[in-house]
Amino acid sequence: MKNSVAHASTTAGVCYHEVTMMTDLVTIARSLFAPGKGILAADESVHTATERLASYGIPTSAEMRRQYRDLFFGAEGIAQYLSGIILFSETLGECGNDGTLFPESLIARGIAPGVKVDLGTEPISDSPQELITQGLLDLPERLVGYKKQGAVFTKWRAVVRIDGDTLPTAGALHENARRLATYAKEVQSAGMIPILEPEVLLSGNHSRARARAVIAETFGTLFSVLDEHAVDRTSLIVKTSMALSGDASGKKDTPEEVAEDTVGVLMETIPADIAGIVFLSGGQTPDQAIANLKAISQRARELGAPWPLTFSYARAFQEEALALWQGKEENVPAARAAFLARLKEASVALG
Ligand code: 5MM
Repeated sequence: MKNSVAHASTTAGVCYHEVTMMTDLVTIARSLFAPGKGILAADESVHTATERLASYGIPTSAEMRRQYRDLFFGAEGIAQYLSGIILFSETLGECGNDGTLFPESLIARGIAPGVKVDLGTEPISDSPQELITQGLLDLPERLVGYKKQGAVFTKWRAVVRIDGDTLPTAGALHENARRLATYAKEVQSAGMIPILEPEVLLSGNHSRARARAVIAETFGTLFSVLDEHAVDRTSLIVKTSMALSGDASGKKDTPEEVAEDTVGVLMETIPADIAGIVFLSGGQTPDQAIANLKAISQRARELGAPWPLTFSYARAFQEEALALWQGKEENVPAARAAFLARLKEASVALG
């Protein structure tokens, strides 16, 4: 990659600057995979956060969203398990209950702040059951602002829906990959790390074999488009679903089955030189998400997988705590204890 960056530039000074920047990015990207640590995804958009709070009867104001973030970021001891937290843009400019800006408080504890930079999804006009991710239009300007606010990494989520052999279509996979590639290039130029998250949804009655095949097609398309756009792989992180039977299939996969198919397909499709792979929980229960992570880590070690792996869960870490919290101050200690217990289990699962 150092060479391809250098070839892209015209003067020695610029080459030196760009190569140095990429090297720094690789170091930062790798630090997110510090032993026993992973990433908390706390980047729910206003829409999703509102749904989550409302489902527990918690008021859905901006102040309650801020308190929801503080519930997790203010928990003592999280730095032992978290290398980074993905924030929603709103949270980057907010303060915790201690009066410190959230990014500042995270950095002080050695936790890297990241930010979700996509602007959500909309149906594709000629395949309305599929979704395309928005947010490229003003991305360069927004990145400058996020960096000033302390973000060192970013995330863009694309959604891949399985329906029998009909979905996903090749066109949807390709257009989402093209946008992921454009996003990754913009983010690297802005001096931050891109996390590329093409989420293969758990919803549906598909088999685990079908999920594996769709993950293969998704990453096959993605890495071919990344190459076409000459995206630097060494400082990018992939966020992926595990290979799981659909939630309406009636099949309960064992952790060993999940690990075999997940590590197998990632080794077939993801180049060795990316900075690392993180897993989303995707609607699994906390127990499933942790048991599957443990089996995946073990299988990856057995097979000598070339990239570091860790977690980047949202729901599997937050849902139990949210249910305990109920938006009430007196429930904060119990909710934080439940959250920390799950972080610790995930950390141990990495082996
Ligand atoms: C798939 O969702 C991501 C991981 O969360 P889970 O572990 O719960 O599956 C998550 O980072 C997601 O992208 C954010 O929560 C943002 O979601 P919205 O729907 O608000 O864009």
